[in-house]
Amino acid sequence: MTDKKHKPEWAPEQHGEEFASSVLKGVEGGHDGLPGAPGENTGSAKSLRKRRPLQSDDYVRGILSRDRTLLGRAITLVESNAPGHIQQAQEVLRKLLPHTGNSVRIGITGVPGGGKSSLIEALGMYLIERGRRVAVLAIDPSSSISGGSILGDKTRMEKLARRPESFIRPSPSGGALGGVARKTRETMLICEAAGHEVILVETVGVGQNEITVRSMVDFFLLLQIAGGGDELQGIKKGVIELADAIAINKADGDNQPRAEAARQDFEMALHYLAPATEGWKTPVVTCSALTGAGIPEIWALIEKFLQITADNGVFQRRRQAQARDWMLSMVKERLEDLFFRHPAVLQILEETEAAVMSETLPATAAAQRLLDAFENRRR
Ligand SMILES: Nc1nc2c(ncn2[C@@H]2O[C@H](COP(=O)(O)OP(=O)(O)OP(=O)(O)O)[C@@H](O)[C@H]2O)c(=O)[nH]1
Ligand SMILES: [Mg+2]
Repeated sequence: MTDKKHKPEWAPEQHGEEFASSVLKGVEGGHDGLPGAPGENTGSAKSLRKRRPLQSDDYVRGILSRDRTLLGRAITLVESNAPGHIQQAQEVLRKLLPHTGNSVRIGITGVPGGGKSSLIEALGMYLIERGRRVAVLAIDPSSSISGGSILGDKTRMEKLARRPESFIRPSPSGGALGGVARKTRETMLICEAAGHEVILVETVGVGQNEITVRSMVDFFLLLQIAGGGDELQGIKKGVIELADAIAINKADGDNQPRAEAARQDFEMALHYLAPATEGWKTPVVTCSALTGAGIPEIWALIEKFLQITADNGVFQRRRQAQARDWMLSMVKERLEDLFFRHPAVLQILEETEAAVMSETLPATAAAQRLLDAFENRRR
């Protein structure tokens, strides 16, 4: 064996065929378990884990035994867009599936800087002190561009990040919300298999983020802060309707009376809206991630919610519907992708668009023309 058979230092941890010049053809998987290059392998489990490509069972065993390194690598695998990795990730997920689902999935949204990460740190520490294991994930497609909020989150969750009972993963980088959402859902399953009983998903309240997070969690918490004037201004009514609880954060120091006033405003507004979850009245509370005030109360109301929704079957039904909807949305996404990449469609797309815009072809007929091009060529 020569050094050439091994992953070079500069290669990403989960590389694909693009590094084939350094990997002998057919090596992937087949050489699993062989020692590293002469003189390199110290024989320790750690060095083996680092050097060789992992089999799906290695991932599964590692995750189930709560090995943090393998947990991180499995998530990297799930986040990879290389076809080989997608396939292996699915194999790992299939094997993990019986060990998933035994968690509470909580989504937290709110205005930028409202204190979501600080609240997650406070709530996470509170839960760890009570013997729970916590995973923190983030959905923020925009952060992959700025990178700013990842840094922010890490410093905001310093205490939590140091605890072995917690696992924090920033938003997967790159791509549209759909891709980020898939990766986060699958990361959630992996964390569950690794024994994390509470999954906290942070998202900043912009665009479609909230709807996406709502579709993957059991409980959705909207974090607000007391503003200068009308508290309800600028908040989309739709987001309030998604929430299972509203918490007015930063209710500390001089800000306390204003937070309480905001709480009452939200409570009033909720009178006129349908609750997000059948059989549950959306509460509005105040809290401070800084002092910890109100954090135990937030957890208590989440527990009450879980009890009620377990008893009336809403919890189970929501999870089932979420899994089905997720599957269907992936089918739709893939079909759309196939359609807009299809050569026969591409060939006439521009002229068909122009014909519709200049009103020489009705939109319905134009759509039919494109669909015919797609279907005929596929037969
Ligand atoms: N006084 C006070 N400040 C707080 C509280 N919670 C958070 N902050 C501060 O508010 C700022 C933003 O907090 P973050 O936790 O990063 O807020 P975030 O909502 O996660 O922010 P983004 O992820 O950037 O949208 C920080 O300076 C915090 O220290 C609180 O309860 N009281
Ligand atoms: Mg944050």
